[in-house]
Amino acid sequence: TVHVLPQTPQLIALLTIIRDKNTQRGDFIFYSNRIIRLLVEEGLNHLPVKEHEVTTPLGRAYAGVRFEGKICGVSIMRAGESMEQGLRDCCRSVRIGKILIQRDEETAQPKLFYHKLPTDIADRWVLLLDPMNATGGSASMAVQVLKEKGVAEERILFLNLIASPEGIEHFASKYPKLRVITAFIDEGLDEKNYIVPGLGDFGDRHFG
Ligand code: HSX
Ligand code: HSX
Repeated sequence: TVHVLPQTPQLIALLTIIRDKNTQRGDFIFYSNRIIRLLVEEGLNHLPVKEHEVTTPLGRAYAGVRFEGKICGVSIMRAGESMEQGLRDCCRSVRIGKILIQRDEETAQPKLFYHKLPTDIADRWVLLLDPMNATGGSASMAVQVLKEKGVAEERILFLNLIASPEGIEHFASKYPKLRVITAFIDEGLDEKNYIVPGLGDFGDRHFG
């Protein structure tokens, strides 16, 4: 299932800044971090909570809730690493796994180079991090790795800033139980399978 963040004026303003080719690295990082933070908070909203009562300083009971599960962030390198800090800002003791997948510049086919994941990942909720979902090939390969480690599809939330309709469709048909949370669905892909209008190469703009 796909969840698109509420298209608020602030979100669109943030997306406008990071899409602008004249935006320099410092601003790109600052403003994309604000969107990443929204994505993480929305992702956390999809995790189950249990009833939890506390006492306020006024001695009154408050019947609230609390999240009791365990989380692991998994970034698809290199671009996905840019989302790790936003996750840490919300979940201080979160574990982080890494999967290095590179898309062939000619064929757009993803290639898996490396992965390192916490050993207890199958017991955790996994927030898969990659800012761009173009053909969906890279993320789909990452999901395959997670499934081989015993992570159930319904425990994976894929967070990204910009998705193409093709990438979204890829996931909806291949992994119907996996949740995708995205800030924006763009027009489509160009002949080189880049998202348009997009924002260029996220990794290059963020890391240099
Ligand atoms: C949960 O992860 C809640 O938002 C908690 O606040 C957080 C875990 O807490 P910590 O890792 O910052 O100690 O989703
Ligand atoms: C970019 O290409 C992104 O960060 C992703 O890792 C990948 C998206 O392309 P696709 O595999 O969805 O076509 O480096």
